Amino acid sequence: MVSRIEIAPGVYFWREKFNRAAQEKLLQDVLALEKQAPFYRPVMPGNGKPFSVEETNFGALGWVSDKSGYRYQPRHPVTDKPWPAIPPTLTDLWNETADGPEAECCLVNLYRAGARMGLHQDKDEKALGSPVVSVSLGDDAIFRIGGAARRGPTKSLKLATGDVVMFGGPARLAYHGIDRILPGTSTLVPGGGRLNLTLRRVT
Ligand code: MD3
Ligand code: FE
Repeated sequence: MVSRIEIAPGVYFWREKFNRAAQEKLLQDVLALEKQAPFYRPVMPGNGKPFSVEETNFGALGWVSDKSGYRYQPRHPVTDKPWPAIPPTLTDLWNETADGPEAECCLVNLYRAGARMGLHQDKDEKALGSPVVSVSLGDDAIFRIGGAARRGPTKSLKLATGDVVMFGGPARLAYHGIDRILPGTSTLVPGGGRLNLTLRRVT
């Protein structure tokens, strides 16, 4: 709590909350769980256009996207197996940073070179009173955040490996996205790129 800074109303930032050793440990946790719940490439509702990011989930509920829409579901869309549990490092992070009920979902986004995420709101959760807590691992990313309306001013922030950001209260419905990643800025992720882990309460 002591070292966090509020960079906008409801946006709390911890620079390198995880040091290199902790990043490596968390990465190993993610890569081990990825064997049970492999990354897959979601497609856009309606037009079926593939995402440039690959995704998987940990926890009771996983966020998925396919031609029929966005939703949370208890099983992996390709393997049909339940998502693995959220690793303790991340439940500890949630319990330390977010007040309220336990996290139900850890969405894992994998950005290889060239991947991005367009400006969007996260509003598929019923628990909009709970914050979202995000951990970045690997290459730097240019993150963009605006307000609760699609139009209007936005701010850019570089997210680096080990950084943690929490979005709650007035920021929970802010539009946000990843403009690009900066390839080669970290040696953490095998094969290069960036992992983002977002913890959420869904129900
Ligand atoms: C602000 N992920 O998975 S993390 C997402 O880096 C997502 O992969 C990005 O946006 C990434 O939905 C950004 C930061 C983030 C996550 C959730 C938010 C910012 C947010 C929810 C509300 C407001
Ligand atoms: Fe988002």
